[in-house]
Amino acid sequence: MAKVDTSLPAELSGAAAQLGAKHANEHPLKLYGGWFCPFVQRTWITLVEKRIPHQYIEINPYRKDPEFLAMNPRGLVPTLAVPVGADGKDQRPLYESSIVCEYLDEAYADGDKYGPRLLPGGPYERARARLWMDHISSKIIPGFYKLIQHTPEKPYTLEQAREDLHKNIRALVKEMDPSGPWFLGERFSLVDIQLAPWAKRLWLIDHYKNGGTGIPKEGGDEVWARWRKWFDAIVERPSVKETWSDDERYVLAYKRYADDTTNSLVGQATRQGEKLP
Ligand SMILES: N[C@@H](CCC(=O)N[C@@H](CS)C(=O)NCC(=O)O)C(=O)O
Repeated sequence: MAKVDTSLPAELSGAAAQLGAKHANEHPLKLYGGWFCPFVQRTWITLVEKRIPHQYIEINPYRKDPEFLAMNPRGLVPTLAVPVGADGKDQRPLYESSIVCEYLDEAYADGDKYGPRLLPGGPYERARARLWMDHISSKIIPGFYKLIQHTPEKPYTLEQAREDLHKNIRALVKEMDPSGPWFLGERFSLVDIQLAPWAKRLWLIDHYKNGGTGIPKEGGDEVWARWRKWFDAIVERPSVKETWSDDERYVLAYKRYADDTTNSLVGQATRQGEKLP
């Protein structure tokens, strides 16, 4: 069996530790997560934005404990335990971050009790939001890993990986409401949440790779200016900051990606040029 990444710090830190402490009590809606995981952060941001009562449980998904695999045979976090039945005492599992986020938005739709809906109401606008959520997951995120996992032995250059990431980010930005700050303008949505965790991790590419992301920090054309408006807003969004552990923990966690020695399923898929799990 491939050597697994089980040596990471086992607990939340920083702002995320404070949030986790507020959600440590037993609750029928449970999020099983890992502090380092951007897919988990998507789900946690959604819970915070919607003000949904829940319990956060930190686990290490690389261990593949039998109880965890019984809930999620894919062995990935986030995994959600969802209360079912009248008394909510029984639970059923749900997984895949995009699906979990949409579920939470629908299941906790009452605007008097929970935060606002995170997808537009009209069928066309909702489908268009999903189209760009898919673009983020199928194009931008694989590009993030391709760049951070670049090593001199790769069949592509660092510059090619950077250009690929730029092209796919720019395609998204051109679809953003021009006034902003969010993808849909004034309205924060699942499209913003879909990319937020990787936007928050872009500095790790600057930290580890020669020339960094290459995204202009100032100047450039109007597309990059619109990107910065979104980026500056997303990294300051309270739900994004509250679900973030200490910076140095991520430096530690992403070293295995930067050296391309990680055995995470995401890392392996990137190495083999396959679709992400
Ligand atoms: N497609 C999944 C991906 C989740 C994922 O890859 N999670 C990682 C942690 S960031 C994981 O659990 N990895 C366990 C492993 O690679 O064995 C989702 O969107 O939820």
